[in-house]
Amino acid sequence: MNYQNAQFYTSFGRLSQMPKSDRTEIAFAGRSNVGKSSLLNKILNRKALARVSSMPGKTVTINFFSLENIYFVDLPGYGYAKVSKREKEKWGELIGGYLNDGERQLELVFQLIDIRHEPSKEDIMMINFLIDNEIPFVIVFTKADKLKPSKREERMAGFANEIPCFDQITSIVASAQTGEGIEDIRAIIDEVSEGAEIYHLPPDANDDYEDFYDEPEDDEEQSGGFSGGYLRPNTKP
Ligand SMILES: Nc1nc2c(ncn2[C@@H]2O[C@H](COP(=O)(O)OP(=O)(O)O)[C@@H](O)[C@H]2O)c(=O)[nH]1
Ligand SMILES: [Mg+2]
Repeated sequence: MNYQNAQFYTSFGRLSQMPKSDRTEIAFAGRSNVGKSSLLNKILNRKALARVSSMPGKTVTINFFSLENIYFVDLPGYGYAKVSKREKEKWGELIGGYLNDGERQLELVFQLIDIRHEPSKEDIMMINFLIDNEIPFVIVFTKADKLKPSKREERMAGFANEIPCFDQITSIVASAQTGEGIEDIRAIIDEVSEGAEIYHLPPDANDDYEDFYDEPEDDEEQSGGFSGGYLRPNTKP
């Protein structure tokens, strides 16, 4: 793909405004502040196509950018504590409605995780959701420039235990600052835009997922809005 020609396509905050799917979509998911907008801008060679915000979690919208035969979908971040219950519900409805829309040609999700920290409960829920719903995905560890090599090794060893099915998941270490990993991400986008189906996990990949997931109490305060209902991972029969 020619990564010079990306354009803003549309933005919506309600499912009723969600555009009909007429292209392959590649979505970007992750916590607020994980570096989603920065990464998208870097991949798409634009300084401020996806806005980089110092006020995470402010607006709950899904933004589409178009490039050749692909829509890049910037999903609203989760895990930002200072949002109202209403906003969290809205987040759950919107992101859940998008991901559960069987009509869409969602061919890949880049799931972003800050390389410096253990994945949050919401990150793990998100990954379980992707696995259980057989949505192909790749994990991108962001902000790699912020870690020394020894710390990086340490975190990568940690992720192998913290992330379900880690040995079956493709992951990329990236930095929007140094550009590390960006060409690898573009190579994956190119493959997917050409119709390759290589990032699917087998349907039974997550059979041992209970080891990784604590069922939340119904009244437990969720920090990320997964309480909206849609994104609760499937419980095993
Ligand atoms: N050092 C460093 N900072 C980054 C990187 N990516 C994002 N940031 C910073 O992290 C903050 C949040 O980034 P943003 O892209 O808005 O995150 P989003 O909320 O996930 O879209 C901003 O201050 C960015 O400048 C990175 O790769 N390296
Ligand atoms: Mg952003």
